[in-house]
Amino acid sequence: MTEPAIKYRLIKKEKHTGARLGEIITPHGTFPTPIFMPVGTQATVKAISPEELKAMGADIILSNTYHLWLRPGEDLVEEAGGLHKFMNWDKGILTDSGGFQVFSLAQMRDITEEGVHFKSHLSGEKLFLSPEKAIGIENALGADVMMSFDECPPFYETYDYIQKSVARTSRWAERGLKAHKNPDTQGLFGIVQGAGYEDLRRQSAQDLVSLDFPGYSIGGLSVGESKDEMNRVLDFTTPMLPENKPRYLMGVGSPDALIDGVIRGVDMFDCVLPTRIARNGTCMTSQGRVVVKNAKYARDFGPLDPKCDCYTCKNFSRAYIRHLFKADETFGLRLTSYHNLHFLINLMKDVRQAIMDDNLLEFREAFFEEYGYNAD
Ligand code: PRF
Ligand code: ZN
Repeated sequence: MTEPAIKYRLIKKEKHTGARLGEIITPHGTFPTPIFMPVGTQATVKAISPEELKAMGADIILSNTYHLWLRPGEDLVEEAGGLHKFMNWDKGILTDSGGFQVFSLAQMRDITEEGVHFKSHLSGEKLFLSPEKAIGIENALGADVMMSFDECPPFYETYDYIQKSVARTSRWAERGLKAHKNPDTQGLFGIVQGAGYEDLRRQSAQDLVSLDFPGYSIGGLSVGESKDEMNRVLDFTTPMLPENKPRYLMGVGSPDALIDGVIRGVDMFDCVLPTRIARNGTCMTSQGRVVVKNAKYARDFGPLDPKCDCYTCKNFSRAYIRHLFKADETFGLRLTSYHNLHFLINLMKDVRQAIMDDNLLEFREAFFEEYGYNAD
């Protein structure tokens, strides 16, 4: 075994919470944690160029095995020289395994020990994905961080079902690890499942930790359960994971969930939320959500967020952005997408500073005083 592709360095623990300041060392750079990763499902962060991502401070983005496998196909991406080269992004990339996408997008799923049979959401064609196949695709794509092929069951499934599912996800993780061809250039993470059952989360974590992955994801959350439920699960799950490895909470990206996740010891997050809501004109600002299409902004010549120094906020008004949305001009959604991503990346920068200063709880209070806790 050579040096692992992904390493984590714990720099400092916050005094009053479980928050950690650290860094992740990858073949495409070293990134500070906690970190938010913009989502680029189809080898592009929707409406945003790689140059713009760099300008806003993005260090690592997420892409999807499932989508790129279906279109354009991993062989084509490999022929182009890998995903970094194909999309002209030379910083970090993480690929999700397709496990979650199969369960959320595909129709007519049939889960067996071997893998999952399902129908393509694009063509209706019958497809099959297994741990070996998913890892093979992720190897061809060449991301710095890869995810194991897992099952993400509904949160409110029976104990009996989740127990069987967790055991299968552990067997799939082991098969994926065996199939992984590039451990010295790509780090494969295990994904802890177990829904809301503490002993099943423990079983899942123990199984995966015994396989010694370079990092661990927490899956099966933010799938419709309440925030309190998610926090309850995080409270007991992060302590089950080794201190010297990064922890990634999958699919979480509302400001409140990011801060509450960090407090519970999470290091990495991703979510389509900032870019998805941006495309219908909803912006995250220091004063809470601003729906810029609303009539009340027609003559508002101030910035989206007076506390933001992003390209959008430095140069354009709410009135102008509202006009672009009303006129169906695509520049409007580019401006809001840029701002929302900048907002979360900057929020994580502030969170890291608060960990450094040991005042994360005060930071949380002050943030929600202005933002409002129940808004996402
Ligand atoms: N597993 C995988 N990807 C995911 C999830 C999961 O459980 C989630 C759950 N929020 C988002 N993305 N492989
Ligand atoms: Zn801004």
